[in-house]
Amino acid sequence: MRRALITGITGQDGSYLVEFLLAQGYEVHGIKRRASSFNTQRIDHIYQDPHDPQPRLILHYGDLTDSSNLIRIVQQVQPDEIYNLGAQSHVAVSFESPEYTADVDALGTLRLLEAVRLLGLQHKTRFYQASTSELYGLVQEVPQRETTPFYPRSPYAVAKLYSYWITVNYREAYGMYACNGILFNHESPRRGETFVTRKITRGLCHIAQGLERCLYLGNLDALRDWGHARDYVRMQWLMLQQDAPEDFVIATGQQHSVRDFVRWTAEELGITLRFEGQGVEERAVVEAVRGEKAPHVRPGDVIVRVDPRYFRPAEVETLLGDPTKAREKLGWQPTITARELCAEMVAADLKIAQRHALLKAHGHEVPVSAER
Ligand code: NDP
Ligand code: GDR
Repeated sequence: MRRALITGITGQDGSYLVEFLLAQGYEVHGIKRRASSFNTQRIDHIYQDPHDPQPRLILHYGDLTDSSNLIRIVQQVQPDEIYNLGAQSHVAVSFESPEYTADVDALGTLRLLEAVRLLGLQHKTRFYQASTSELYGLVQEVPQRETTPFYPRSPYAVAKLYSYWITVNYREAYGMYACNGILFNHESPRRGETFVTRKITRGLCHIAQGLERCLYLGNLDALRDWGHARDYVRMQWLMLQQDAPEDFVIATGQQHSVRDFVRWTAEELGITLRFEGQGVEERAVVEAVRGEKAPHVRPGDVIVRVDPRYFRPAEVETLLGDPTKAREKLGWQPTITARELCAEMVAADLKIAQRHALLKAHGHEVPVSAER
């Protein structure tokens, strides 16, 4: 049985990847961080009791900032494949915690590669690095492909640039099978609540159900190439199954604005929106409401406003990927469009909001997060 080790197994991608690898017959080991409350919600549905005779999903406490712990886990697991998905993955937060972001997102990758090398596993263990379209930052070419020069625009992207090159370096220096997936934005109902797509679907569902009044966003003009996480983890695995290691761009080749995503989400809820004003004064006003999904919304309501707090010190205005190499060499194609992705996310968030609205109607407290 092949054995995989996933860092970031409790995150969005980790949760889809572990489902995929278990279905392929792998024994999967994951590194989870110690937290003061449960942090395995995304993988609880596939949890396997360690008392089972032969569990195929095994979790280890660990952290990418702790090399002794990484060495111990890699030694114990002797993985055939490592997927390094663990990261402080929020671009805006990286401006607030730049050093920590560098420690985890740059040096964390080095620590893991070194663990493989020091343990003499460099010819056994294949290594996947979660690289990112943020490397292109201030874009030098449209669309962006594997050969497009990088120009990172945040502490997150700069840290990921180190990881990109150290992965290439270990491949060239030590003959490791190590590759970078340069993934463009990918989302799902399991997306973290503070990334823009999920913030929009969750926020507007809350408003539709009377749990909030207005959603505050930053740059509505930002353009992104959004795909579905389930499509993208399949590609992470495919990259490790080739004869020789290579780096690949994974994207849909389609681009949309944050404003488009707001409009689609509203449409899914039966709400027609009109955008008024410019810059920080821009707002989304309800024109009409049909159907049953948004009983608390009326024409004339302002349900989205711009809050400069969500602007970034340096913004990545536009990203558009060219997945030709992945299509031609790996036969990979995305199967879910951004519009379909949005519909799936709204359906999932509406169910949660409806449940919370019901609790509230019966006098129960509804959980409100302090995080935005
Ligand atoms: P998430 O933020 O959902 O998940 C990140 C994971 O990393 C979580 O499991 C988190 O643990 C873990 N983690 C954070 N800090 C540490 C640490 N110090 N040590 C060990 N683990 C840590 O990200 P995604 O699933 O969306 O992304 C996966 C990877 O792909 C990330 O590296 C991200 O930067 C990269 N990426 C993502 C893209 C996207 O659009 N989603 C696009 C391109 C790249 P916990 O649950 O405890 O917080
Ligand atoms: P990104 O994703 O920075 O591309 O990084 P995010 O969803 O955070 O932002 C996308 C764009 O939307 C704009 N935006 C807002 N973003 C957030 N989070 N909150 C807001 O209120 C808001 N309003 C507008 C942003 O300015 C930005 O332009 C994601 C992460 O998953 C990274 O880990 C990954 O590497 C890249 O995608 C590819």
